[in-house]
Amino acid sequence: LSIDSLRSLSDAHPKPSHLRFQYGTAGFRTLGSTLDSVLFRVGVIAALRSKKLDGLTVGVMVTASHNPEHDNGVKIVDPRGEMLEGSWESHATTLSNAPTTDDFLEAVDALIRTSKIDVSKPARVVYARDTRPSGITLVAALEDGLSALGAEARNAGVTTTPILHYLVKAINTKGTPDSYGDDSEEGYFHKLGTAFKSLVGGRPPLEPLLIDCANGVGALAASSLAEYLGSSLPLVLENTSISTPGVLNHACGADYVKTMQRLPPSLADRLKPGQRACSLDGDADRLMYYYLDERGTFHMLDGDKIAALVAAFIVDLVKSAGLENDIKVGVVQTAYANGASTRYLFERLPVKCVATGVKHLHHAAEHYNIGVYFEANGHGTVLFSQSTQSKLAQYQPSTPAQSTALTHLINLIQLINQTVGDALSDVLLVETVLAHKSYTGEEWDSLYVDLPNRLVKVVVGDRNAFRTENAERRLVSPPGLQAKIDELVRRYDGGRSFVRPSGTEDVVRVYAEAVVRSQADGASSFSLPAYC
Ligand code: NG1
Ligand code: ZN
Repeated sequence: LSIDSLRSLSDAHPKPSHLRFQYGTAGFRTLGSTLDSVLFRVGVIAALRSKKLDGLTVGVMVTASHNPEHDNGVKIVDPRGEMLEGSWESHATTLSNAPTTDDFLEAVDALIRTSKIDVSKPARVVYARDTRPSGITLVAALEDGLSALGAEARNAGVTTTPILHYLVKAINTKGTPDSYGDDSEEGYFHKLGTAFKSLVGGRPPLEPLLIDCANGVGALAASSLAEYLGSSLPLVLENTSISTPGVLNHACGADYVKTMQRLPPSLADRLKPGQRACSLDGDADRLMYYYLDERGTFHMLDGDKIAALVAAFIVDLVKSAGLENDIKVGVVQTAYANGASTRYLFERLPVKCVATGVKHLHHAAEHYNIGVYFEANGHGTVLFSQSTQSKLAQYQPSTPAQSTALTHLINLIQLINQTVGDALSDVLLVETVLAHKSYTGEEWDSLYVDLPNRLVKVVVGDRNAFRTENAERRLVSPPGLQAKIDELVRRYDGGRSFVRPSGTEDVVRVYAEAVVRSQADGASSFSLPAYC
């Protein structure tokens, strides 16, 4: 480790003195123009993380997902393709806030000593960025951090967050019996495309699916995917302007659809009644489906509807394969899941509620043999435990029907990106179920009827004054506020409401649902006490 080169490179990426950074649920995320020092330091941290793990490859993704174009961010991916381990999130926060180069070098030294990192070990890092213009210089800063530690760096270019996660896992399992697939984008598309074609083979051709690419990196990935899918699933791509300034996530994309609960205006004269359509977010890890009915009314099929569709399908397959006593399927949701979806799922399989944030959902899903998790906003996936995968590989079916169900389950393991929520893999998963069930969007939608709901942001003096318990469903502070919420909720039929501080924005979020639309609106518009 050359301290001199680390010092001079660090001097070239000074920390802005007035800013404090935090590695939150989505990594570092803020205005792109303020992140230069953070990216340099993340390069150093990612290299140290790899050294700590004996040179296994660590990933770095530069993206601000569904946030506005001027934002950017960065997150580190652990070798199994999963989110960075919790304790290292705090190391990242500490290192990113060291005021001067001397402080930074001292913090690096402390991390090496306390985490017992052997700096002579190799460091390997693969990185990528989304289409944000600020990503170009941020990646250059990241590369400086990596080269300061002599890391072996692989540039995966401009790609989606889930593809970067796939690459990390594929690189680390290369040449092993657990190989996740070829460690290239082609390997990813080939894996998904092949599994999809096996799953829908021999069925009537699917009607074209319209995909709103949010004018982001999903446009590139979806167009590659379309080639691999060929006629098995015709894709019509919309909002694909990745080089027009200002249009990323603007009045389009999964977050727009979920928060506005309406069709992106740009699709108004594109979408025919009854046609299936969906929106990706800016880094293609979230997915929202929707359709217009005969009267042109918009109907949204969000992450909860995807969870209901997929979980029920997998439960049926496990049963048809004759494995219902050996393989337990469960679902994980957050408090934002629509109450009607929770009821629908709970009648069929175990459901667990956890705190917001992908890592909580992911870890809870790992406790099931097959764990389905989706956030209402459309981020989610399905995890098959290692023992379940071996069980399926060795199982001897005793009837043709069992054999067919088994083959489908094995293909699903290939189809689903188990490292993280993946909008494109989830598209193929949804389309598989719709094809098998011969469901239209409308039939899927009728699995259950969403309770009307509202989600609003409230700017407060100090969001850290809001502390929660019971998977964020109740407030323990500020004192007295939960009692007020309880009292209000009691006034509404089937009412439910909760307040929690956001982990990604400086606001608190207020969620309310009720049986009647106007009541859900009423419950979300109560005013917070003055001292908040
Ligand atoms: P916060 O800001 O903590 O509510 C938001 C989303 C999460 C998750 C993270 C990470 C809602 C209500 N919250 O978290 O589900 O996606 O961003 O991007 O959608
Ligand atoms: Zn995203």
